[in-house]
Amino acid sequence: MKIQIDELQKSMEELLPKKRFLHTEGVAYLAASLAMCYGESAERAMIAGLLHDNAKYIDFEEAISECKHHGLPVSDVERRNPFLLHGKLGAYYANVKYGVMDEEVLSAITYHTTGKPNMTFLEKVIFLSDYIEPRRTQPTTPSLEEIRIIAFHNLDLAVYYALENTVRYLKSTGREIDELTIKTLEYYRLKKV
Ligand code: DGI
Ligand code: FE
Ligand code: FE
Repeated sequence: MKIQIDELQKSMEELLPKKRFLHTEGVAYLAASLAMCYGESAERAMIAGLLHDNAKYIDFEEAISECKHHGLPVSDVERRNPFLLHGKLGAYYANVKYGVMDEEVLSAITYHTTGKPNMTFLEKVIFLSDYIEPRRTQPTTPSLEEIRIIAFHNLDLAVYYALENTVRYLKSTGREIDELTIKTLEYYRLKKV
C-alpha cells in the first residue's frame, strides 16, 4: 500500500490540537529538507515526521495498557514517566492504523524522544528535527540557531548538542533520565572527538 502524504497530513490535522499539528508539520518539512540536503528520501522523512507524535495525546493509563495489550515492553522508567511511551506506541499505530511498513520509519518514530546509540540517518533526522523545528524557541547552548546551521553540515554533532541540552535541562529540573538517553549522549559525545 502506498502511503499518501496528503492523507496523513489531513489525519494528523484532525487528530492533534492545532499547536501540536503545527509542530508536526514543522518536523515533517524540516526532516524532508535535511533528507534533501544529504541526498536521502524526502518522502520517508515526511512520513516519519508527520507521524512522530501521533500517540502524544493518549492518556497515560491507556498508553500503559495499550502497550501491555499489544506486547510492547514497558520499562520501570517508562512506567514512572509514561509520556516516554508515545514514541513506541506511535510507531505501533503508524503501522496498524496508518499502514506504515517501512521499519526504518517505524524505528525513527520509536526512538524520537530518547534517541539511541548508532542511529540510522532517518532516526537522527527525526530526533533532531523534533528538537530544532522552526517553532521551537527554548534557550540552548549552542543556541538553537547555531544547532540548526550545524544540522545541515554535521548531523552527528547537531544530535550531540541537542542531547546535551536535553540532559542538562532534565538534570536541572530533577527529572528521571532514561538509560537510553544517557547511552545516546555518551555515544555521540565519543563520536564527536
Ligand atoms: O513530543 P515532543 O514534545 O515534540 O518532543 P519529545 O518527544 O522529544 O519529548 C520532549 C521531552 O522529552 C522533553 O521535555 C525532554 C523529554 N525527555 C527526553 N528524554 C527524556 C525525557 N524526559 C525524561 N524524563 N527522561 C528522558 O530520558
Ligand atoms: Fe514526541
Ligand atoms: Fe515532537
